[in-house]
Amino acid sequence: SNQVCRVRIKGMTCTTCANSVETSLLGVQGVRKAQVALATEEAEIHYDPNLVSYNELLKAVDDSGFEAVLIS
Ligand code: 9UX
Repeated sequence: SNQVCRVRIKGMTCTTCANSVETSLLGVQGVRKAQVALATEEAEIHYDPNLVSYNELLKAVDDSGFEAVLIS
């Protein structure tokens, strides 16, 4: 199955930052697609919830050196 979520990401200052978060997310098992927008500080993540949890996505962002914030 497939799910889409949005995450706010704090601390990105350049395009390379955004690309680096994208690459981290795409390296997570179960992530199908990830687009990180520097201007809006938002990521749109397509993932299989059977393979990866929302919390693990947040952790992947944090592990890439930036701060993930849940968007309500
Ligand atoms: Mo360049 Mo973005 O060091 O941190 S990748 S500003």
